[in-house]
Amino acid sequence: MKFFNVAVVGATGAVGNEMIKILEERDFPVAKLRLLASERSLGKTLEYKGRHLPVEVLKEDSFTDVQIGLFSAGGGISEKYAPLAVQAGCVVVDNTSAFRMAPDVPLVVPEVNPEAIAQYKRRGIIANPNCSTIQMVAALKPIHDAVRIKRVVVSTYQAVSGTGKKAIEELSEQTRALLGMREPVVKVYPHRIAFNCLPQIDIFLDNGYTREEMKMVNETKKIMNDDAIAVTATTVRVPVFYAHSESINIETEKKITADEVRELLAKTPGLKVIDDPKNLRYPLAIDAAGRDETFVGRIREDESIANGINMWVVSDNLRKGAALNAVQIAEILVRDYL
Ligand code: 25A
Ligand code: L14
Repeated sequence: MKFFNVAVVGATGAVGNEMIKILEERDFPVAKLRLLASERSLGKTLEYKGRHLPVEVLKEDSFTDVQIGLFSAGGGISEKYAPLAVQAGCVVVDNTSAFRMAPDVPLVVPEVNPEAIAQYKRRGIIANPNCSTIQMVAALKPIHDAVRIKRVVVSTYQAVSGTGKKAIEELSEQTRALLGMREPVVKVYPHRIAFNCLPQIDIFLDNGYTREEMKMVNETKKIMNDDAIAVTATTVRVPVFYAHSESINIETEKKITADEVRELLAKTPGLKVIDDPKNLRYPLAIDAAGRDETFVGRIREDESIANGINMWVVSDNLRKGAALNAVQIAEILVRDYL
């Protein structure tokens, strides 16, 4: 078996932490693990397989003798350092939005379009999609293959961990403040997130949608390799720590019943159907947190149109939505290409 030197860029962040855990859990063939972050993290150590590894400052020459780079330190960092890493001989799996829509960079969800990974040779970079997009396309793909999806209307209920550690702290602190009759401090989001819902994720664009909403539209077409799928999204931040939930409505070309959808999704790897309303069983963020599967429930026919389905899809945004998906891509890379 071959082993690889792996670098995690943004190792001290919410996603980076999860990447280190998942490399260990899945026993990825790591020869040497290099943990990179900004000067702020200098002096920190992180645990991997029982050993405390030092965090190093990301530099231009950080990638000599590294074969795989897992990046999650923001788009600007990836734009600058991913090409340098590639020049040094590294293949980059990038979690940020920097390269997702570049035509010569594959955008991959292993259960949906693993064949696209072969395209990594063009620039040495594979992009990991946006977390809300990953769990949605995971649930849509089998249905699309069966009856062709014409249109998707999605509303998201997104956890604060997507924003990183500062936001996790902000939700805790605001909650504590409000319960203790103190004034909550608002820093990370434009408004209070505790006991509230914010219909804004990322910045607003000229068309009145947020960037997160347009990521869901554009990335879905690229991953499903079908520009004809119409997607419209409303993305909402809710006071939940881990796991994004989504209400998804689809219109299909051919008729499919709720039972057929349940059966189809139940046999799809990576998905788990929890759909037992009689016993009040459906996917919940608190149950999905820390898990690898994408959970689907509340599957029912949309009675307002001829061929429509509604469903509720929940997944851990730091795992399948980011770190797990990236490590799964790297697993296929080492198995089939390196
Ligand atoms: O641009 P994008 O694509 O939109 O991505 C923006 C952010 O989204 C997260 C990730 O945040 C990223 O920074 N993210 C990316 N992809 C994601 C996905 N698929 C995703 N979230 C969910 N799903 P994060 O908090 O997870 O990670 C930040 C990491 O990046 C490191 N980093 C930042 N600047 C860097 C850098 N590394 C190298 N060079 C730079 N210039 C960062 O390391 C962290 O590991 P750090 O050393 O800067 O941070 C250590 C601690 O400091 C806190 N902190 C962060 N910023 C500040 C800060 N403290 C004070 N002031 C700050 N300005 C962090 O909380 C961290 O714990
Ligand atoms: O595009 O929930 O990967 O804040 C990941 C985190 C977008 C925002 C991305 C969130 C970001 C998202």
